[in-house]
Amino acid sequence: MMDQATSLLLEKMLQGDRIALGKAMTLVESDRVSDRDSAIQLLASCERRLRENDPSIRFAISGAPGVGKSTFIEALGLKAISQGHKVGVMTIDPTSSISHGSILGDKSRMTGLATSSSAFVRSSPAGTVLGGMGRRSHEVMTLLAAAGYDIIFIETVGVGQSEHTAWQFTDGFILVVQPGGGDELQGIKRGITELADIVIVNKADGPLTDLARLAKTQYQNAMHYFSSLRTNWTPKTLTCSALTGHGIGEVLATLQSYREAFTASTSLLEERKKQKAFWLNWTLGITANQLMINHPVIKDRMHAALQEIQNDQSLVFQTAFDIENLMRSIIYPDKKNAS
Ligand SMILES: Nc1nc2c(ncn2[C@@H]2O[C@H](COP(=O)(O)OP(=O)(O)OP(=O)(O)O)[C@@H](O)[C@H]2O)c(=O)[nH]1
Ligand SMILES: [Mg+2]
Repeated sequence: MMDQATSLLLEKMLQGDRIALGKAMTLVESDRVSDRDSAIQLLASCERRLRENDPSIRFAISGAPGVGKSTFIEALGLKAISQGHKVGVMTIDPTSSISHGSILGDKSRMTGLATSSSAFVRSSPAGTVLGGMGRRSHEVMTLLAAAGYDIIFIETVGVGQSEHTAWQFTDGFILVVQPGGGDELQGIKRGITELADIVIVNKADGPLTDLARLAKTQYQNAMHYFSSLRTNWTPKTLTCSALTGHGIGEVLATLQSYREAFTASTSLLEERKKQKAFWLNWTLGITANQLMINHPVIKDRMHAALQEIQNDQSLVFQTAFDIENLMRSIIYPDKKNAS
């Protein structure tokens, strides 16, 4: 049974109360044991609702630092709102260590959305980013969807595995690039363009206009070599200027046709099942790791092992093997040689 405070919070959140939605997010992001019960009840209720009716489509917005992801989300989001949509945005807090401060003032680039009653912008707190995704991004997305936000954007940190993780969590993957400097095909080199359902060449304005057109052609050519990862959709490349708004209408129309193709080819329910399965593996992997690494016996042994490495006394393969066995003996205290 849900306690009274939580059920009141849920009720308000579902009625569109933004303060309640913010509180609900803080609750599901909290690691405090006393908060987890209420958080899980809240999420369970949202999950049940979404199984009946999920209004949301969820896009990952990826791209190198400074290409204009936040500005693009602002322009696109405001356009979507003008057509009657409710837009949810998730970003990573600028002080997050993983971005090395490369994400500058996301919210200040989204002032229109931040002050719109049809948008909700949420920054994942620093230190909760793992593998480029917020630890509780899936939870926050679930709240946004249940609260009726029908277009959800996640701005990812362009590092390593994060794009692949983001891809698994979302319905569509938008890669933002900028023209010029020979960096056009950066995403291709990094193996990220394969993931893109839509490539946006941003900053197609002023002196960059021609270069943007060139970059678009290069991306279109390069993408011929990739087979689409999603059924019923051929990846599209578009140019736009997030700053002037030029081309943003066309981008939104493309998102809408993507949504149609996506829901026609696969049932949303099936997609959500895949995403849940992926998430379960991901989240439990993190939990298992934390539980083990923070176990006092392992912690002490690790501390000693690191010291041994420093003192050049270590036989590191032997050490790893010993610690693995120690972990096994913690999990299976009664068994010898459990594997
Ligand atoms: N000329 C031009 N500048 C742009 C455009 N979009 C963004 N910018 C500028 O590019 C810079 C970076 O924009 P952001 O939106 O913060 O880029 P971002 O990709 O979110 O950056 P990080 O989050 O730090 O990775 C800012 O100075 C923007 O004003 C555009 O369409 N044209
Ligand atoms: Mg940004």
